[in-house]
Amino acid sequence: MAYETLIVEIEDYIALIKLNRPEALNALNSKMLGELATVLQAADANDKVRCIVITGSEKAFAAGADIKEMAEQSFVDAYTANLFGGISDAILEIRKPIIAAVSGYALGGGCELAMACDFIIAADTAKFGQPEINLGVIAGFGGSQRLTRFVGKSKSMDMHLTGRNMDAAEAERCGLVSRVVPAKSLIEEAMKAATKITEKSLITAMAAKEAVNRSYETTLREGLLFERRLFHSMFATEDQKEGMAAFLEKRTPQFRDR
Ligand code: CO8
Repeated sequence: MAYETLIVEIEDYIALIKLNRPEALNALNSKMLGELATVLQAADANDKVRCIVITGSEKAFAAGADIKEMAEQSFVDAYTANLFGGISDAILEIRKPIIAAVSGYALGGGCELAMACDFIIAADTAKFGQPEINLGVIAGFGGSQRLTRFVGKSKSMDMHLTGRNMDAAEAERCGLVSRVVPAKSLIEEAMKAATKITEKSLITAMAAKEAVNRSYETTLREGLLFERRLFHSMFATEDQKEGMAAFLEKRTPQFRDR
């Protein structure tokens, strides 16, 4: 299927979604956010997809929500339409792993989109920021909540209150991104990581994602119990038998997602 604002390729069990509004540094307009939610839902339901990668261009992952589209909105417009509620909820429902491969600007909604993915691989050119305060608004797609959990209160406040950007080295140092790679090999490295994930049992990868995400939602004690029960349930899968047998027989496991 062709999209107006995205380029989507599915190959070797990886859905590579490229944000594609180069004329606006991939500013997230309603068309793009609608298409993104549709593509993510389709990828989650597609047996030919075991991992999703979202990326942008070399210059910009995404420079935020589309300011031209937002400029004339009233409170009533934003509230009635539940502005950005659609993508915010949609991405939470995706059960397959999602990697954000970020080069260049990831600002405002762009930073928030990257943080809503399961982990971020950054090019050494990446710049993260929540500059909404310069526009007379605040983050609206998780920035104040997710950035604070990633980097702690002090740095999150600094980012939200001064509107400054953080470069890739700082983002790695403070745990916002999982790794930094040279810009020219960003997609290659993201696809390598995605390929590693596609080689696992999908049911186990989904359970791992669910367990990690639960740590954001609950107390430590409840989270530990949730993890342990999920861990117990893994013993009902054929892939647990296969994974452990393969280790003992010194061979590569053949997972069947069962
Ligand atoms: N919205 C609309 N258009 C944009 C945006 C944007 N966020 N960012 C860049 N563009 C456009 C520019 O207007 C310009 O278009 P034109 O050529 O027609 O004038 C084109 O992209 C190229 O941009 P620049 O000429 O500005 O490029 P520079 O290299 O000089 O600067 C910057 C790059 C620093 C990234 C600069 O473009 C910039 O500051 N952009 C705005 C960044 C920003 O403030 N982002 C936050 C937006 S608000 C937001 O994200 C709210 C989040 C709420 C939830 C979001 C859910 C998805």
